[in-house]
Amino acid sequence: MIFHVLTIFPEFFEGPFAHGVVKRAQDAGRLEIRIHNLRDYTFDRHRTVDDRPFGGGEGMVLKPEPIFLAVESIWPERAAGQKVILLSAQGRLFHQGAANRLSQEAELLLICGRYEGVDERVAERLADEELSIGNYVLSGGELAAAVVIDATARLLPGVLGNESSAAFESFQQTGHSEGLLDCPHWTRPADFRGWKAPEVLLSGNHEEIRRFRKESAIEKTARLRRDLMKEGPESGE
Ligand code: 9WO
Repeated sequence: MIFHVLTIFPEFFEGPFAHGVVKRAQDAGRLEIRIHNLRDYTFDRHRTVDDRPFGGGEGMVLKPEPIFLAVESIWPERAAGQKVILLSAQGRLFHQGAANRLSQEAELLLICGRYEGVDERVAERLADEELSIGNYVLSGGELAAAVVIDATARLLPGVLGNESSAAFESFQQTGHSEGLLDCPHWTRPADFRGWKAPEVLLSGNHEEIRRFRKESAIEKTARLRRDLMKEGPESGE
């Protein structure tokens, strides 16, 4: 899979993809991330990417021309598996199901907004979809793009090395966007400052361990993320 990222801060992406699963996916040739500097698609001396908002008001808005030109240069003939995504606080909410869906695409181009926003013609006439990673305002789309790439890339076949396991398959289909959170985990020491790991996990009884994990996942989801639970007497409302 190929990700393109269009940004005015190309250096931003030196960090997030240089580690862990995303790094290994790139090294294994499963994933390619190409960073494009929006200023490379300007022609004036100052490499201007922004301008004042029509109607007045604070701050500046990203101009449409460099963004359209960049996308049309990267993909002179846009094919079906080539999707443009605008990251913005106004977009549809990104979740595990969206990551699963995006991981099926061949090539994605993520546009990162900055300043006070992006000319709306980018959302209306260029982007296939507009995505938000959550209900908060960021300073720009770069962090959001890194989140979308991380969540999507780890789903690619062969990237985690466990794509054939049943657990992985079922998580791929649903994610935690519907249903349950992952169960809580413990490791050594079994007694840390007098706080003991649950006895059952040390018992070697795999049937009981499985049941304990299911129950503790339900308990914790109900306590912290009641919103994820679809039905049942515990779900409230
Ligand atoms: C500012 C603002 C002020 C009051 C009420 C709502 C508001 N929304 C915004 C806003 O969206 N500002 C943007 C911040 C302007 C362009 C750069 N910003 C941004 C946020 N780019 N991308 C995001 C983002 C946030 C969440 N998920 C994906 C992208």
